[in-house]
Amino acid sequence: MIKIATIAGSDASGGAGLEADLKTFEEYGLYGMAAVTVIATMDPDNSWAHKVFPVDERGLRAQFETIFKGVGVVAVKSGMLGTFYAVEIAREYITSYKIAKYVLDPVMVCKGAGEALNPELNSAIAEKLLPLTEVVTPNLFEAEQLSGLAGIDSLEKMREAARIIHGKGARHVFIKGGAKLPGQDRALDILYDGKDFLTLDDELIKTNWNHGAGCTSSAAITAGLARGLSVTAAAELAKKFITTSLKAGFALNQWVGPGDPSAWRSGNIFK
Ligand code: PXL
Repeated sequence: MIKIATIAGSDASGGAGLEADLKTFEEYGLYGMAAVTVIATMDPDNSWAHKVFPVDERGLRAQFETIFKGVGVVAVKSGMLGTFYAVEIAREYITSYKIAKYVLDPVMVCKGAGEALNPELNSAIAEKLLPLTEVVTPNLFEAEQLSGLAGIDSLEKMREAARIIHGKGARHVFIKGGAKLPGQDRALDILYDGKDFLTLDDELIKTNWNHGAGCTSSAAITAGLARGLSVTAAAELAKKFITTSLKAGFALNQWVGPGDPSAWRSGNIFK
């Protein structure tokens, strides 16, 4: 069994965070593990407002020992890190255990959790983790923060941001334009390897039930790498996987709904 891990927050509602990652790993036939960085909760009595409860440093380090030393992994993804010590511990273990297949999803904020935005933490993530990264998977907002470019609203600006982010050390930059790129009737993402740009183009799924889409797509890229795919093949398959998952999005309540990572079993991602 191929072993893979996510370093991420738990989304108690199950659609994003490590729950989305583990569901995705399962669909790729992998053995998934998780180091929980923070616990994210949503308040049904207060418009689904998010709260974040960090796991303490000892508890976090003990999980890394279990996963990296006790079991071993071929690929690792990180999502919401939440604290400076989580960034530092992630850097330490990815470096000492020489994890080449490391995917950084630079989660900076989740919908409804403006208070989670922390510029200093984002700078620490960029400085300490980007140089270890095989693929970084920002959405447009995160690409603006990582590159310092404001108003990324076209493929050309996405490419410019990708060049800057590549210059900060990530070996591949995958920017998710998805449904957010203005004036497009397709969902467009780009992949940059420092030399060439690939545009990934798929059906635009117009849905409100897209919670966890970013987590799922970066988990799918990591899972593809764990399976031995090239970065390009992993990104292309992840794109099909997320499109299929979003087509099957569903409501959890009046506020939120996730995609369905298992949807390919009836929809078939390989088509
Ligand atoms: O979708 C971003 C995200 C990532 N990780 C956790 C989250 C969320 C959004 O809710 O809760 C743990």
